[in-house]
Amino acid sequence: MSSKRAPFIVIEGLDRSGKTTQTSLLQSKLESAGIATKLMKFPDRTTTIGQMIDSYLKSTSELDDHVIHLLFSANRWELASTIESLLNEGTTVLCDRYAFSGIAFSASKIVASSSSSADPVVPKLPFEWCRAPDIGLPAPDVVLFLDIAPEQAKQRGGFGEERYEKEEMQARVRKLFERIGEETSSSSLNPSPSSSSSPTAAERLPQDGRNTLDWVIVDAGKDVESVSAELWDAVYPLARDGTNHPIGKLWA
Ligand code: FDM
Repeated sequence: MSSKRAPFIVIEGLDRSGKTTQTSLLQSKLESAGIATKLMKFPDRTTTIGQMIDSYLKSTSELDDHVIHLLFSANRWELASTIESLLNEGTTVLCDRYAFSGIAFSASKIVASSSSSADPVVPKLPFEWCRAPDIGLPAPDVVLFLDIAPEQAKQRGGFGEERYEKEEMQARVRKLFERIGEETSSSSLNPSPSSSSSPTAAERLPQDGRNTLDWVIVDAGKDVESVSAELWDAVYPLARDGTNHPIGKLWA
């Protein structure tokens, strides 16, 4: 891969979509195929900022909604140059959640009085405000979105203990992910909207060095092996061959 770099692959999805299982399966498959891979996860709870996020998610601390949103973004920025170095060294970066979760979760917070009445739902933080701090981060080459209905996700054992793991919130998060997928696919970062039935990410990449981002929707309601096979088909050619494209800047 002399003049090429490795790809940046992000996996996004709702809680209980099987994201963690699928991310580690994909990592094992890539490594078995001889592809150097670094698994990353956001929030990265090991840094000082990550520890603040961790205690907020476990409800052992309270933070203003703006503050926690900016901390999630800062947590990505503190690892941005590491991601770029890994890609340039030829290590595929496989990342469990990224800026798309940042927008979807923060923008799904609503003003309390609007949650249980017939009033219109009022977001606490505007969508564009939520997107702004992540503009310019290293852009993934492909986002694999594990899609599952919140009711089906709940049947998999219910949501856990953390702050955002509630069915109503997950339903709003899913809608926001849908919007982000549509807007990201139709933005200048990605001229060709994609779905899992389209050609693989590698096949869609244009050859002119243009900045691209593929948003691939995967039905996470299927069994583990089928989902894993679909993810593999979507990323293997890209991970095997690398890419000539410079690392993009998200939404820049
Ligand atoms: N989350 C995650 C956010 O609210 N913003 C972000 O930027 C990111 C990366 O944190 F509920 C939320 C999503 C989830 C919680 O994620 C912790 P994990 O994947 O369960 O650790």
